[in-house]
Amino acid sequence: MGFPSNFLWGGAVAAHQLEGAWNEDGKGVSIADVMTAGAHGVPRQITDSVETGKIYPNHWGNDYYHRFRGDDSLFQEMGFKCFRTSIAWSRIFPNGEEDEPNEAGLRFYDDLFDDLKAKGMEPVVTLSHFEMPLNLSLKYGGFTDRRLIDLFVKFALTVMERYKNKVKYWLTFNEVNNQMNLDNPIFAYTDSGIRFSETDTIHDRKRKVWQAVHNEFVASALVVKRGHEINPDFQIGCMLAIVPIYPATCNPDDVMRAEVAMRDRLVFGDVYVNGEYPNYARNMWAREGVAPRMEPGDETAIAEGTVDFISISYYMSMALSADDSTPGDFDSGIAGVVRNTYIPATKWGWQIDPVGLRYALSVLYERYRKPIFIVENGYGAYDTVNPDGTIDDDDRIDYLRAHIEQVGKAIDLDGVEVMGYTVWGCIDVVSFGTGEFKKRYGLIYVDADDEGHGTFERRRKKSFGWYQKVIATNGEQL
Ligand code: BGP
Repeated sequence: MGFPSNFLWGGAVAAHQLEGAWNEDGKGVSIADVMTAGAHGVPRQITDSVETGKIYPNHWGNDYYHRFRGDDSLFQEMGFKCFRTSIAWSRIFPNGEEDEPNEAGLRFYDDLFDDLKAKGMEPVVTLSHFEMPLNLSLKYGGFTDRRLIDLFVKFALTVMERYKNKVKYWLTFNEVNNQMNLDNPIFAYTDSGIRFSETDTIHDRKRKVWQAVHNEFVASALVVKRGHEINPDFQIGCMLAIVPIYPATCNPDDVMRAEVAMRDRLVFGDVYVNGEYPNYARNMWAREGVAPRMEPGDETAIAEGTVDFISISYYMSMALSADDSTPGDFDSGIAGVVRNTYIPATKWGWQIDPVGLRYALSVLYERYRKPIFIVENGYGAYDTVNPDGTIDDDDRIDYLRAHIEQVGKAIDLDGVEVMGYTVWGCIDVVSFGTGEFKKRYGLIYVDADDEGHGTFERRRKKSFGWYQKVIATNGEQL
């Protein structure tokens, strides 16, 4: 037993968090390019254009756009079998509405995928990872407008056709279920390009998000169906942020509250896999008056475009109480969320829970009976550089070891089909949540700071050699 021989070990990133080169070779401005840096406890701001005097960390990322060949060689040295990245929509269709794609943008990804393949890595490509051309957000309100369906499908099919002999694994929308967190507008913005207005109530937000989600389901299903016509060997999956929500106690009210909260996130998997909306979602739409507008053909499209596999990100679990007045002592800002005293938390309040990963894999596999690809898991921290320049990131190693151990158990004990595992931010990238560069996940250190100063030199951290051994022994030596 153990990890299957074709297990896809590797690393994961997203275009806007590492490429930089935000306005080179014909690239248009994306929604990620106008998000300012935040800081611990201070949210990032969403702006309408690039304003002087503000810091937009995605503009330089870690400069992968100019350094990918060297970085790919480091990934190869670690033994990666695959590398997950995304295609920046705004490199291909700068405003999202051009008739013809930008050839220079297409060529960049040709070169990147060729380089990865030459170095023995299978590209795993996210079509939409928290970005779209800014124009589509400003002009249409992102996916709340159903015209985005055709624009997205056009972009997706353009790249699928172009890279049909280079890329086999595709993911449609990254962490599409994040946007159900209505309290924080950044999620609806990054998932769907939605800009809430100041006067929007939570109910207005929910209605807009459900409309966008419906349009994304249709778009995703059309891409799955037509993608398979381009190349029947394509494996096309959805991508869900998985945060197991435990009841705060065994009080049945807590248990039910946790179940309902979980369901609000898993509705995405239910639709992607089963090809239809579950009753509980339709009941909730009717009860709350948030039913999305549908057109004839939408539901057939959703039924015909079910996914080949499920991919997930996993960082933490949460505990929820039925009592909303329970003070949230951890920075989730979500009513009823309580600190789980059985497990530790990171500086950012992310509760470290390796067993929760096995639990999640088991629940998801029983629910969906589809192979699961863990495309994000990792440990964000402020790393310390020793005087001799080395980085001993033992906490990161401990985190990864404990999680991979549980993946092994899910395979061996629970019989879950796990396709692969990619460490998030395998090379230091800009943090999505805070916009910091110093919140690092990498096994490779990049000498840069939050303002984009530094040599951008790459260094192997201690975790680099550790992960190399894990891959070389196919997960036997942790
Ligand atoms: C996921 C995103 C990534 C990523 C990661 C770590 O939500 O898919 O884009 O950055 O989380 O989050 P952060 O960078 O906020 O620490």
